[in-house]
Amino acid sequence: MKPSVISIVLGGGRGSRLFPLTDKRSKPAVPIAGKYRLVDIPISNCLNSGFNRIMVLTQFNSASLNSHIKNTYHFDIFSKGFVDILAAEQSTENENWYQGTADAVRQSMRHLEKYDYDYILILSGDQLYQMDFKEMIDFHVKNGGDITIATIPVNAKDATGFGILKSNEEGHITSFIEKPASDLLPDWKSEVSDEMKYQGREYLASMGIYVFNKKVLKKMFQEDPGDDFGKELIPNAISKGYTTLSYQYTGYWTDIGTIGSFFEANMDLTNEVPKFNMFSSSPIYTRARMLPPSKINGSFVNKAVFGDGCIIMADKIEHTLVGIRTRIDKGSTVIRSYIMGADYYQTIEDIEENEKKGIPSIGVGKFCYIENAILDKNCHIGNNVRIIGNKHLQDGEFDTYCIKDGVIVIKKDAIIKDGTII
Ligand code: ADQ
Ligand code: ADP
Repeated sequence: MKPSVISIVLGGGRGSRLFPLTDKRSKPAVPIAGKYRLVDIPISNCLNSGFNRIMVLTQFNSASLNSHIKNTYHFDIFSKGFVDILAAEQSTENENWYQGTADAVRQSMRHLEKYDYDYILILSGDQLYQMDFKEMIDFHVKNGGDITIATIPVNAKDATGFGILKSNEEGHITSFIEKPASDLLPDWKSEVSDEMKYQGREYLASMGIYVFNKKVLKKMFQEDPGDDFGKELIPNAISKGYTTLSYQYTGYWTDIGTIGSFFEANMDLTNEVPKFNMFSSSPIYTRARMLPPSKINGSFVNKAVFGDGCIIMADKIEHTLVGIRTRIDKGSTVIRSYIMGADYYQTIEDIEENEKKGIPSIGVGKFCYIENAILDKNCHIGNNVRIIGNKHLQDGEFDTYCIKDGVIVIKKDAIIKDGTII
């Protein structure tokens, strides 16, 4: 019999680590890979695993998230299924916004009362991976878990950024520590395969993907006032003796919660054989936009990925993701960058009107050089503009752009005038 599951996607707290991409939209709506949004990744994994009842929890609701979900995930296609957004709300019982991951789920439980389900699958909203959750739930049921955590071996450098755990021979987790300091690490090594050992990946990290039995989770929420799964509820559940299992995952999985990791994950998609396979038989769902094909004239293009509806006349585009409706004019070069594209095409009147005011058109103008940059949607980049990020630059925030992790992020709708050098 098919397990009865409701999935919850943790759509994000303040989203400050992905700022300025989260300045005007909620985190789940941040564009990724030229045509998708972050939230499409966990939702597609759920749908491809056969689970079609999904709640997206977000700290604030943005117009773009709403319209994306509404226009992408239709009830009539996924019979009896739903993808609902639950934004943090004040209620008579609780006047606070979500205080952490567990609090977000706790506050949402009452919205799940009307559904019949046995298991809750909790997912992060900022990770890039393809995973069959049906296999994980089957593992959980077969091994009699109260809680199952998806885990992956990581190296010492990464281990300090994750929940790290140890398990016994039966795969039962015996101890868990959230983001251990590096001097504590030697105590947290696990027995891993020779291949993992060779790669230096000797620590078992939580992927922040949890399966709970409904009754167990409800009981835990009554017993434990903690706001966070990693810091409080999970370690407490283990010490209280709940059967907590480690489900080891071996495929590609990466966190994309910071500008640096978001940028690198996107850049990897431009490699000849990316680690994340967009061309697999399990589709990544997103909004069907009915855009024309992309048109490229006279450009040298290497290791580039194009969304639909682009008009490209650039000189050279290399190691670059070019998002939907992007326009790049003659003589320009773009290297190692992610251009998110545009939400709409400008009309001739609009362009002429802007010209009079000295505002460049949406897209990249003539003779620009762009490297190590993210251009958020609808940027107006003039002619002869140079935008060059590099890892020695200091983080900073300016009017039209930010520098984070060596990447220059041009803000959504920014106007960058002719001849600007960043
Ligand atoms: P982090 O990713 O650092 O560690 P956290 O910042 O709590 O944990 O975020 C987990 C997910 O929940 C993210 O998708 C985030 O956007 C979302 N989220 C956070 N606060 C939220 C809120 N108030 N409302 C809604 N969504 C919220 C976690 C675990 C670690 C594990 C890593 C794996 O705590 O143990 O190793 O995930 O990435
Ligand atoms: P996407 O394809 O990125 O999902 P849409 O094509 O729906 O997005 O456009 C995204 C947003 O841009 C919508 O909120 C839409 O209302 C807005 N938009 C569309 N056309 C214009 C325009 N001419 N000027 C300003 N905003 C626009």
